[in-house]
Amino acid sequence: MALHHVPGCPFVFRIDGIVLPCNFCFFFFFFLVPQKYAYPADELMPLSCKGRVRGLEPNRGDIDDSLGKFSLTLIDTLDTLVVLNKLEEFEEAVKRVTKDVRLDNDIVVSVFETNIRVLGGLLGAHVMADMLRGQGKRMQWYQDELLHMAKELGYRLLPAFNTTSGLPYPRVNLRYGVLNPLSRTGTESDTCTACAGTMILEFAALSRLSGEAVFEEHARKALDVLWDKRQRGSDLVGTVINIHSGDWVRRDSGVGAGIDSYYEYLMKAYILLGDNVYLERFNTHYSAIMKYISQPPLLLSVHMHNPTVSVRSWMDSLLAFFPGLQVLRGDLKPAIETHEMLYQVTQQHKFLPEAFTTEFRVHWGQHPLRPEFAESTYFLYKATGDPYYLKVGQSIVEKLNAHARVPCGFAAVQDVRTGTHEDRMDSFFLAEMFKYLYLLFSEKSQLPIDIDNYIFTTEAHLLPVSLSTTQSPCRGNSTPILPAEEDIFTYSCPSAQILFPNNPSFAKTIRDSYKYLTGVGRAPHAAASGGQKGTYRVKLIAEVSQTPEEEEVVPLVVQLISPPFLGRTVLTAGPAKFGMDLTKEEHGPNTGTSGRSAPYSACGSIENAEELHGNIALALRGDCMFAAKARRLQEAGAIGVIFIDHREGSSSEETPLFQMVGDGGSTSDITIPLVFLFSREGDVLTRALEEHRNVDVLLLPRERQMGRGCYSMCVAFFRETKSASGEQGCHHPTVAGAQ
Ligand code: DMJ
Repeated sequence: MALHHVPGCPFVFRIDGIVLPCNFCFFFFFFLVPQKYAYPADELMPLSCKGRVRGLEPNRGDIDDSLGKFSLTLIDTLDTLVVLNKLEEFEEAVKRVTKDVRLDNDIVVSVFETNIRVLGGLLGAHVMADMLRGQGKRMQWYQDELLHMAKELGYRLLPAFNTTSGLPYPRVNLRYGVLNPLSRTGTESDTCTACAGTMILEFAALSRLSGEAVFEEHARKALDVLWDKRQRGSDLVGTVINIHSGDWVRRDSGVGAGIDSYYEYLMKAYILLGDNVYLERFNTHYSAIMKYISQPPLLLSVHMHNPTVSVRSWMDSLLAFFPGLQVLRGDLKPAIETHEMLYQVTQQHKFLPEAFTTEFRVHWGQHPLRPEFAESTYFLYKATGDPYYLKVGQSIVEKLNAHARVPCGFAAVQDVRTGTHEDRMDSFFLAEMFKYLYLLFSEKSQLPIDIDNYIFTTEAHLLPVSLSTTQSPCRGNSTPILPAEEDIFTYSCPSAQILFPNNPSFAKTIRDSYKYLTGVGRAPHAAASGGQKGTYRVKLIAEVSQTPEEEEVVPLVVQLISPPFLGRTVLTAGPAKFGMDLTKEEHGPNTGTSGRSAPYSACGSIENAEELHGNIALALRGDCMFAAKARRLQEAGAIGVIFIDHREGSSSEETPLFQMVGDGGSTSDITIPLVFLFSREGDVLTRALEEHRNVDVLLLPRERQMGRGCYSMCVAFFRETKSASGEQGCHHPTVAGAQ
């Protein structure tokens, strides 16, 4: 493998064939632009080539709550300068900030945004300044000015926590706090979960660096409240909570907008602070997310009290951070799957739209240059070393240059469908997007810091993991912990070697199962094959999960009835919306001897039709539609099909059942019964087949599964009926079970 230096660029490419346009170098140029056109304003207006000053521009509502007249973009970008090795520029910028920035403006700001962008920015920059000072060459004049500013800002945010519950108000007046008559805030009763639950990294770092416990105590208390208010049945949280009563105001639960960084901060608080309480909580939530919300490649939103009900048919772009968090958790497979889906959405629409449907259509077309997808790409590259993720990064850079770059910076996209621009460049573009892309393409040895010694806050500010060994100024947490389901990564670090032994191309193998989700990149003839013209894009995803909100999935079972199982082995199965309706009494349980189809996917012509004739066929999910498989197997003479999930390790205990749906056309020709087993249940059946060659099974609704008393009678009846008349199976459980 050859390393290529690009003249004038600080980047080294790791593999042959990947050549980033040198346009990427312009990133650095544009980094200086906000200072030229906008300083000391909070943000650059890249179309007008001037600074955005709150009050001087038309009010944009909540978005403007990030702007506190404190040179937001410069503070948010300080530690990016160090990552870029622009140490002279960093030193100058720190001087500017310490000289010019005031934190006591009479202005109402968002507590969440000010914490992650400004407090986080000051702390990240202080850590860098302290490190450079310690090296003895630069920053020798520095006397912890940034830390003093951080402490001042921390005290200005603290009044927000003055509620009976301990959950913070969403806004605070930097000069007058919350309840002061001059504050013009304090009337709010709600906040978002992420808003209340994304304080601990910055506040704990501030406490540990300053020695003042009050910050960490307040952030921890807010987390305790959220944990206490989780829905005990599902272990999920809602999106909006009442800050006084702690009652949920919005009970939809996902991993994107409104909740995202709450989960992120539980995991990262454990990494930064070394406190098991956070890890235990994270693990409990994570199991719930993987059970109800993650349906790879999708991340759905569900009702926290009734989590098998999905509440909307679209996803928001903020959830794109989640694969990165899954990498930290060591759960690479779903991370790869979801990231691949997101990549395909960006290929189809150039950028991730703010919201897109589960069929990957634009729901809300805005793209404010959010960094979450680049963030996940960086973490996946770090974890897998797969050059594929460099190519993904390259495509992000190219699209930014082609569709967002304007003479005075990078402009948010108003609608990905039209490509129109907005006069807006949020500070997270330089703080996060820029940093993650730079890190993706840089060698560890080129960086002025050992990046592995730091944790990224949600705004990508760098806090040293060594803080975990700094004495906590807080009392220990006494919140009782519920035991979480454990797996090998519950308490250990992720390792691709353990996850995917002897399989260096594991990431590709996983991605290949999710190719062409959006139809982009697929050869045109492929979409047309099998008479599915023009509907391919919708259909592929339609197979994954499209259970309408109100529609209940009736659980079925596959019950193994021949000796030695005699009905004791019962596997939970999902139904299909087509084929025989097993829930109808008149069909009775459907019986047959099962055997694997060849090919196992049943996507080509069936080679073992003779063997399958009169039997129930087993077919692996993937490669073609359920309906196509069923049709082919029915033609081959199978009397039913058991589909088995191709996602290793999936099980009905962890994943809600869903209904298989047809191919968009008529499926009335398919009349045999069809059921779906997740792979763990499928393994039980295939092992049984390996050991016993023929295994008689019943396919029937769970509520009608055979009771213990009826097995031998049912089997006898089954065998008699089968040999006498060629008919298959018991006609009705009660007949077979008649005592
Ligand atoms: C950033 O400010 C942070 O990452 C935050 O947690 C949510 N997302 C924005 C950028 O999209």
